[in-house]
Amino acid sequence: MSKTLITVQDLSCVGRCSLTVALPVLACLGIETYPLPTALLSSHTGFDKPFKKNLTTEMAEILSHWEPILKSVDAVYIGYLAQSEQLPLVKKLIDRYKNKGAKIYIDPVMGDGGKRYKSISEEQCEALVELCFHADWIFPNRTEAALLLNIPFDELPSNTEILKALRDKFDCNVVLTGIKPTEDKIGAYLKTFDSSETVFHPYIAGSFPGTGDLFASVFIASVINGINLKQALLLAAHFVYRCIKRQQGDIRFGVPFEQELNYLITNFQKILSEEKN
Ligand code: PXL
Repeated sequence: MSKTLITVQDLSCVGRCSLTVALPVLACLGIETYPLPTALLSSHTGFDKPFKKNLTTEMAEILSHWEPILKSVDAVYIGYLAQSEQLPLVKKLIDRYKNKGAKIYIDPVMGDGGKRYKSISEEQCEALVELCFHADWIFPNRTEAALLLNIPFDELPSNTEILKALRDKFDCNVVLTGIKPTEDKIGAYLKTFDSSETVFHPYIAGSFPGTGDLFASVFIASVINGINLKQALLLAAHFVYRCIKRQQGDIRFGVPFEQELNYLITNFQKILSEEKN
């Protein structure tokens, strides 16, 4: 039987990110995914003035309809939320499925480059922080770590201290992304209650939309399928790096991950079969 997952994030029609990257990646890695869309946008917010329709009312209707038909899932993956009014609904979803054994993965989409995203209000950030207390895993970048810890970005402690502070505050496993140990490298640090791992690859300058969503999707699918954490981290980071290397033209359209799905499936299957032996 395939593993099942509910993912809560927006549908941005242009600029590969959120649902348009999570759904294909999770499907390639064998996860049966039920999307709970938070908003419909003509593009992500990196393009000027996208059309945006929040789907808060629709989310409540979908959740009610799911109650009798979707009794349990293996995981809930929460990404971009459109309004602070959505937080109580997401909390209800977490309560319902966590009680039945679902693991909760939260990518607290709030900002990057030291700044909160313009489309995310301070109120939304505060509500997201509350939500992270219910997570089994969180995937912040350094900007989001500062917001989660309520520390000014410029006053963040060392990365190892950030990881420990996040793990202790939220009592959960943490992957801190976008770490630059030197000018020419970028990667992620992972900390659980009994292990620490790191992964790095060459740094390619630029801010690539949707790469956080790709990273989280691969990592989550790998962990759900029982792949060990080091391999899951390596697979997610290498896949994202290969996608970025292929990027050409207008960066806002996102990375051409479609061209790397073959690599992803092949390596995922290889790791799975090696772990079985
Ligand atoms: O990839 C994160 C993300 C998701 N959804 C929307 C966004 C962003 C980042 O800017 O704008 C709508």
